[in-house]
Amino acid sequence: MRSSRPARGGLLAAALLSILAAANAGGAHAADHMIKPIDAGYTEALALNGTAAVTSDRGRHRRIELTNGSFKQSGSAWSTSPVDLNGSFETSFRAHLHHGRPGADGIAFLAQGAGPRALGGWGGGLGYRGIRRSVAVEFDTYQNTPDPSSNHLAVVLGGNPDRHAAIAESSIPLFGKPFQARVRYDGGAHRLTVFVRALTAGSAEQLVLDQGVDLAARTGVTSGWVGFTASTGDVTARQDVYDWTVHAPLP
Ligand SMILES: [Ca+2]
Repeated sequence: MRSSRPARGGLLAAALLSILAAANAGGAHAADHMIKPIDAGYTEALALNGTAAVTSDRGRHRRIELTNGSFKQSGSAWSTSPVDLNGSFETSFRAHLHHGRPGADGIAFLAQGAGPRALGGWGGGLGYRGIRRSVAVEFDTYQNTPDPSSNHLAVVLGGNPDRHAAIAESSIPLFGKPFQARVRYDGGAHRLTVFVRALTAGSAEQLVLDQGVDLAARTGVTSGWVGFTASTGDVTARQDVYDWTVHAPLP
């Protein structure tokens, strides 16, 4: 496994990504910024750790490749632009978890206070095990002992994937076909909601998780990092995230 290489990843990502300072004509979201990695020419930076890399799919789509299909991998990718975790934000992304039969272990979206080098354990650790100052939303494709199935979502606190604060079967297959996810955090109500949608014609978005959690309290920071982790173990997969956006107040 490669060692952590955030500096190189950050430089690479800086060339690809950027902040769109929202010059919103209506003014209602003038304080928001959008982090739009890839595809649009913006220059926000990503911190990449472990096996995470930015790749292109036959020259078309640029993706954050969190794991590349080898054994016992873990990777993480964080926006180097922090997000106000006392405020509300919304993020959406598409993911494609593939190249296994069926494949493991899945990915997670995190808000965390450990910093842009944060990287957790492989296998059932989903790349976030051990990142204690974190709240994870996992998209888990492999049934470990504490898991209800090989196709579930969960909210996990404290970097411990063996304990789920909230858990739900996914309404769509997480493995094999690309899907879209949307995570909303209401900083006033301390409420996290997670939606998924299959990327097939006519598919409707479905609410999967709705959980009370205080992100600032759980991460120990008011301005934290958001991004993704993923892992493989003795079973593997390629696990890609693309079209990632974050709408958040500037810290
Ligand atoms: Ca699992």
